Amino acid sequence: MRQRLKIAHCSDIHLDGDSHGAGGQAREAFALALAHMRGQAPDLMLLAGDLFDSNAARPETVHWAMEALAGLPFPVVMIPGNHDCMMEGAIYRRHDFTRIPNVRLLAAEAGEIAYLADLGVAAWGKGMVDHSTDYSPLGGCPARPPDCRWYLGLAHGFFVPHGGDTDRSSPIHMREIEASACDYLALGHHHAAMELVTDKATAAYSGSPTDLIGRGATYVLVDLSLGEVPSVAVRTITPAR
Ligand SMILES: [Mn+2]
Repeated sequence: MRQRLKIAHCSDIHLDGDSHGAGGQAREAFALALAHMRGQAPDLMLLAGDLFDSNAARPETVHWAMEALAGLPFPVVMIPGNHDCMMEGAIYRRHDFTRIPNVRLLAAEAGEIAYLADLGVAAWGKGMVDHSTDYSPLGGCPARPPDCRWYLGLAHGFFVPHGGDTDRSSPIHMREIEASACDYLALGHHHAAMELVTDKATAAYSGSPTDLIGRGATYVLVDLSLGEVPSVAVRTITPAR
């Protein structure tokens, strides 16, 4: 097992979304983002939800995405978001992402852990079914498994800072982030990137690589090293106009 782990983290691609015309623009932007991430030679990629804009995404788009992920030279761990949640008839029920050799989809409603033994990684996430106020994206994240070097988590939902309150669906509270046993939490839902690094937390919203809100089209690059302060860097692919 290695002393360092380099993670590329993205989310909220929204393939086939109305806001991107016929979906072609999101596709091009995601292909560009994947090229950028490949250029960083990460050990793995975390995709924190909303790869698709809706569960009605066209089969042709889903096949394109499956091939794009399959073509990456590193493992991908991913969760559904609210736009591609695990409702009946969901994309991830119609299309078998588990047959992509380098992809691990964490879609169990109660949560599940993928082990990438070569990297010493355990990655936890769950498959959102209902995007509601009762749903807790980080709820039930288990204690750190004993047999991993790096414990990573993925979650998709609305950020609630300290002292804040919300009636929004799928809340993720800063206190939960700070209480997490994970070495890094890859978050999705907000299309503007947000670093959440304190003495207790190593987390970020990656922002969207297909939406120019905030700092532009972004992803996050994380470097974890044993005994060193982790590095969490938002990378801009295309700057905001
Ligand atoms: Mn979302």
